[in-house]
Amino acid sequence: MSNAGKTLFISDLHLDADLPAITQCFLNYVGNAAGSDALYILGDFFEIWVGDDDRNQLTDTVAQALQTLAASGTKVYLMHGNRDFLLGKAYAERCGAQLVDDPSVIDCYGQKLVLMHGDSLCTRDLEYMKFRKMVRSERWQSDFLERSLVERHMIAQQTRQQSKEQSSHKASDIMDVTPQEVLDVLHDKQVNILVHGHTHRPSVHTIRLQEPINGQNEALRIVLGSWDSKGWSLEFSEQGYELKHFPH
Ligand SMILES: [Mn+2]
Repeated sequence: MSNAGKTLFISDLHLDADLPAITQCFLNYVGNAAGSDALYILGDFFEIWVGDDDRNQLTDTVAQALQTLAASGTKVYLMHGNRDFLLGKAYAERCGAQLVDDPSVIDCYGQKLVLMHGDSLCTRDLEYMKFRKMVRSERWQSDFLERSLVERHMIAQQTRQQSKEQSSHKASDIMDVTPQEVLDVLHDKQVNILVHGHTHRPSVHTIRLQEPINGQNEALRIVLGSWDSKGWSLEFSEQGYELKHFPH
């Protein structure tokens, strides 16, 4: 099937050297993406990212695959997630990709979309919002990146462990997006479609709007899936969209 006139969105692959089946699934996906207009990777592409200088076989293989896709004419975009927010320009360049802001508004075949990772929408998780603010500060990031790779990996492991423990005590609605936050983003950007990942709850939600946006009383929130048990991809074209999943 031809990919001409298609734009693809994925997120939450959580690529990890210890989970080669997911990496292989991604490499196959990238091979099949040839000919598409664009590929957007909306965060948590890697399970962990301690700096672009942490080169290894996984990050090299992935960069090579994306570089090949980009060289064939598909535009490749990377957005930060809460795991890989330290992924920098150097690595993006190795992928032939461009880093994009969270949120970003794009025009997709005449339809405006707002793209996000999704963690910033989960405002009821006050503990996480505090942590996010800290680690997204320039000061924290430069302090962290000055440490040795060994130290950075140690800190990342500890943080991951703490976050797992805390998450297990949190109510499930706290870990989901705040509905009012979604409305605020849609109204602020004047867009009727939001695409995000992060929550690992793939779905298409129709939202009734109290105040119309672009003359419409409805908006869509399309949630991408995590690749832990299968792959997920959103495909957009002039004909519409489809949220697909496929086995590893
Ligand atoms: Mn996430």
